[in-house]
Amino acid sequence: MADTIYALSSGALPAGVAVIRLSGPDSIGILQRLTGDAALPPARSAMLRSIMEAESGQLIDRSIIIIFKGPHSFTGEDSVEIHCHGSIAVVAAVQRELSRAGARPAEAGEFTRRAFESGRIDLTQAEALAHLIEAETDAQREQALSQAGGRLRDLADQWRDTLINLMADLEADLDFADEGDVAAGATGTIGRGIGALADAVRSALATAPVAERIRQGLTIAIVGPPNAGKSSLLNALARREVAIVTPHAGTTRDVLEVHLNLGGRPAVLLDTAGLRETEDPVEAEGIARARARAAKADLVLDLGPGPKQMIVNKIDETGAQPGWHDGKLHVSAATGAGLPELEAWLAAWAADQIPAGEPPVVTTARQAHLLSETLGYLIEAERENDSVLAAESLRAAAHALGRLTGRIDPETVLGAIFSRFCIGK
Ligand SMILES: Nc1nc2c(ncn2[C@@H]2O[C@H](COP(=O)(O)OP(=O)(O)OP(=O)(O)O)[C@@H](O)[C@H]2O)c(=O)[nH]1
Ligand SMILES: [Mg+2]
Repeated sequence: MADTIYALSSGALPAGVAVIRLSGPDSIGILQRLTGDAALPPARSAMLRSIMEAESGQLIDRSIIIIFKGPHSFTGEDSVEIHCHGSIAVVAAVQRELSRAGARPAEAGEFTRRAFESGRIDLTQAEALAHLIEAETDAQREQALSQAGGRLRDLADQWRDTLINLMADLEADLDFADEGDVAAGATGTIGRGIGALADAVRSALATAPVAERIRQGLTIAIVGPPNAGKSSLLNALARREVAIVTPHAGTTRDVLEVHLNLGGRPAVLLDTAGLRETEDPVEAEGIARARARAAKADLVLDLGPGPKQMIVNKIDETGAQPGWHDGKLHVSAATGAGLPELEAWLAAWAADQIPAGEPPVVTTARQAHLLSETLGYLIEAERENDSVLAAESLRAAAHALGRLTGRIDPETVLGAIFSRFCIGK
């Protein structure tokens, strides 16, 4: 029998309320030990109960209790939520009592793992839940939410059904070819079916680069000569003093990163060492890093007073008008002039990079890898003239899809074959 596990599922203490989650076959029995003789609330009803130390009968807290009976719970098991007062002492005392009553602290991700093992969610949804919790921007939240809702799982299930049917057709071709009554000359149809499936997988895979941009954030590097005001601009856009700013040329050495929310789209803004010839080995290393990061960035903001820079800083000193003119954006990191124009321009650029609409389907490197593998086998099967080898490739494709969702089930292939053909003669 599985252990009954518990964990603090809400955030850092102290807080107004803390939620302790309990899951496993003994959840309700353990809860009863903490609430004494009081009647437990019916499933899915929130009720206030006294939580007591079982041995002394001493009151620990008055908490809201919610019971979820399996399989109608996140994990699929009997589960309990204890919404107690969010102090360090209350949470510690409740957890101590849960341990005394026979539960154990959950390991990282164990609730989600149980949800997967009980078949409540597949692997792609488990991945999405992790992303949903990490989401910092609307774009990230929407992508994670769509995936957590089972978008890729549904597609993968649908593709797997198609594959199983195609395999059944091929097997029938093989087994009954000489009997002349089943699917004679079906290879053309099967070939077209494989081609259509390959196209569907290919178009899902095409969404992966945008998903990656949404998850990691667009990278924007600020570069330019020393003292241009790069660090000042980073601080102004981040609205906090992240980077050291001094009148000394060559202040910044390491690459600094801050996360920005550009109209709901995530970005990582990089501050870099000022570019110039230098004898100083430390500064030279900083400049080498600056060049390397700028080369990989999605966008480079070239800052400075010079003629080749796209953003002109320190207009408070020159008296130039803020905003776009003469093909350049004029700003003052010191006074903030021109920064709304810069932010609007960045948001428009981000919207171009991460278009609105349906969130991407393929959201992790693991998913992209397995779908590329699936596609590879489909292409192999499509090109194969030998039915036995084609069936082998389709089996490999189905296996890769099974690994995508985390459920591999070769029995279903047999089931589909027997259910579709009248073998009884
Ligand atoms: N007047 C004025 N001074 C500015 C402005 N932006 C930055 N400065 C000043 O210019 C100097 C250099 O600013 P930093 O932000 O450190 O410049 P940097 O490009 O990061 O310099 P390095 O890290 O050395 O490459 C500091 O004294 C800032 O206060 C501005 O818009 N107006
Ligand atoms: Mg700097």
